[in-house]
Amino acid sequence: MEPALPVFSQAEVSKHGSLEAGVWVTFRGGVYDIGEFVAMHPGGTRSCWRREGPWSPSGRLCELEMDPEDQARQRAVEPSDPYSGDPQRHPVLRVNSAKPFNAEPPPSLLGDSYITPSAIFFKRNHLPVPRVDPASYRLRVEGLPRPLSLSLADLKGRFPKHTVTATLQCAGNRRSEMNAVKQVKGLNWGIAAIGNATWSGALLRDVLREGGWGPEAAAVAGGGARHVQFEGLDADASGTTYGASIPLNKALSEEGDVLLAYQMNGEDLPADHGYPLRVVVPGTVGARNVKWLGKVIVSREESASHWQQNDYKGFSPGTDWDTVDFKSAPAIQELPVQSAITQPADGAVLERDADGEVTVRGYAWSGGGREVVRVDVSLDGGKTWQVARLREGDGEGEEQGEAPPPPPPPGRAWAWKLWEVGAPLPPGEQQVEIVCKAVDNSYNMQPDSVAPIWNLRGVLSNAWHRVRVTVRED
Ligand SMILES: Nc1nc2c(c(=O)[nH]1)N[C@H]1C(S)=C(S)[C@@H](COP(=O)(O)O)O[C@H]1N2
Ligand SMILES: [Mo]
Repeated sequence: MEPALPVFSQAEVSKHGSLEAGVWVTFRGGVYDIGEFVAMHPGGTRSCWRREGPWSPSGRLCELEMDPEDQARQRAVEPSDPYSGDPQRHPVLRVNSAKPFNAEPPPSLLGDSYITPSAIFFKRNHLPVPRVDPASYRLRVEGLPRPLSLSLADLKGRFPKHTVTATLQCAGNRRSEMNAVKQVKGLNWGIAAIGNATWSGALLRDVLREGGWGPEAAAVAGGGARHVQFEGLDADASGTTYGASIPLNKALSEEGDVLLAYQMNGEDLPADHGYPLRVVVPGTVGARNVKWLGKVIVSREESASHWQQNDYKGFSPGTDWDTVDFKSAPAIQELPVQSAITQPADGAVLERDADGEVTVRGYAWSGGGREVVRVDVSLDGGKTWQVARLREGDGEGEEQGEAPPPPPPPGRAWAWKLWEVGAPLPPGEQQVEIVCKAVDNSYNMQPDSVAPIWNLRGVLSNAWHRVRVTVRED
């Protein structure tokens, strides 16, 4: 079994090495600093890795461990700071905002593994991370003939455990490209406010049925219930909690796969990702995947929260903050087709490989369970194109110690596809603009440029992704 270790050219090593904390790679769900290992093998690392393995004494590869003393020290400072209880985070993350904590991984790491390790999965918090005692925790379910109050043991014991591999993407992923066109309001996300994980928990559908949802209940509710609201346990100083809602039909659908998830990547949810329980709404914008879930309410109305009503909506490029009417646009639910290049990085200096080619890698995904069926890549700014190889299911997953995922059932393609292409280039040093665009099974395609889809909140940024690199002779 061969680990999926990227091959570093010298140029790339110095690029990766410029990260403050070493040279990071993902391997079988872990995130490792191989800085010393790379320094000892300047010719590139793949063959050495193959020969010596990831834990060789000479490689001295070690997984990052949080120093418990550091952690305690961090908690001891400023007890009045509402963020003092926030968990420790991985140093490789690029922090967009410290309080509340918002961060994304370096793109090359993201593109390394089909399943994004939880430690580097983007974190998007609007408020301090709440500390929830799992023993006294109860999920309240309202708006049903039989309101429920469920402990964690109830959720794990009374409902079948369901596992889904699903990609989660923030509405603001790639916002920085909109900012480059014209200033928007919001965190300046790069291309990595997206990740793919396995989520396990009870189906929301099963829980709603336990509460008596059914045709007769629909009548009891006056036939008017249309939405399911979610309330988080994270609150601001005034006690306002995070909240959002989704359409009831998505929650009830046998094919919707909406989860009340207590596990991420086979372990308890990490604190940043909603411990002990979060909603996972596959195919739907990150904002509706409410973390630290306290309450579920079946209702006639959408959530009244700020984030459902006055945020996470799309507008015309011609709409500005003086003219915007948030009531005029629907809340974002399913996201449009998306793709981006995770390797090489914008501005990188590259060398051709032994075949005279340059390797380009990235991710592609679409909302609503629509499957990505093709990714086109151009090395000349979009004049000529070639089709990338979709890495899903071809054994690439096995390199990560995972079984290759089976093809998704129609309409339930919740997970992204990683893709790769080796592109030949004519000799000589040159500047190259690499472009990618994805196509989903409804033949939706990404728009070619940012300006026509620019919007004041910088959401839904899904234009062709472009990186500019310099290709050098050896
Ligand atoms: N309770 C709560 N749920 C939340 C949020 C939050 O701040 N509080 N942020 C939302 C947003 S905008 C996104 S993109 C996702 C991010 O999930 P992650 O941090 O697990 O990546 O969580 C969503 N759920
Ligand atoms: Mo988000």
